[in-house]
Amino acid sequence: MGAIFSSIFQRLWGSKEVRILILGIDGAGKTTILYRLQIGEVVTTIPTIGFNVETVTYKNIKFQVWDLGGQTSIRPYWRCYYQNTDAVIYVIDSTDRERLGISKDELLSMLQEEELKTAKLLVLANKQDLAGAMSAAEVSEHLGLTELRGRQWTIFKCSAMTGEGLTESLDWLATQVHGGTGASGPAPAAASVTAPLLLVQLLRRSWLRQL
Ligand SMILES: Nc1nc2c(ncn2[C@@H]2O[C@H](COP(=O)(O)OP(=O)(O)OP(=O)(O)O)[C@@H](O)[C@H]2O)c(=O)[nH]1
Ligand SMILES: [Mg+2]
Repeated sequence: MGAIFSSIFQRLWGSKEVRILILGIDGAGKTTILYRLQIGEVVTTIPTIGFNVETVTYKNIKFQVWDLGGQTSIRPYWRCYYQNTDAVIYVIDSTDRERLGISKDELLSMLQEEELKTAKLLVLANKQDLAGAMSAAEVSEHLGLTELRGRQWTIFKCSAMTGEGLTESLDWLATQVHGGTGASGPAPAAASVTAPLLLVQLLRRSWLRQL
């Protein structure tokens, strides 16, 4: 019963927990992005062995963000985290032209996984503060994003150093969570009128069932 109520309240008042994975090959900037999103600061990172997980609250949505290590030997373990994922943030080092092919292969094999069939895809062309960074259009073309079928996706250029592009990214995720309607923030006032009514109906129904 408690689970039913909490799910109803989540729908009515928009408070929702969303599972996000941050993936990408080593050095792309995943951990730097995670902490920039969470504490708004640039932290000193070391290569991630395993994962970091943090909650980022934005527009009344709780994003549970999993940042997985991207080294070659760790990538096979990404799949252990796919279940119930709402969205994948796939991070690219936009200055790393040499390894863009590897990034593409990892992305495409990840997208083929059954457990990620409905997950939204947000690609971040990171490190835009550095000279020679590829544009988002260039990264998109190299990754073949326009050829993706049956997938909600977008790409933003960003910099974990300056913070550029990160708010827009969270906005896109928030919109996707609300069913792509663009609605975000607290639910309309009408919802708070219907909530107690629904509660009374449910209580009455469970009480009648006990008779
Ligand atoms: N200039 C610049 N450097 C960045 C940016 N984002 C990350 N870095 C740097 O890139 C390096 C790698 O960043 P991490 O966040 O540790 O990379 P990661 O993707 O988590 O790497 P793994 O944990 O090994 O998978 C660090 O030295 C960061 O400071 C950025 O936007 N601009
Ligand atoms: Mg890391």
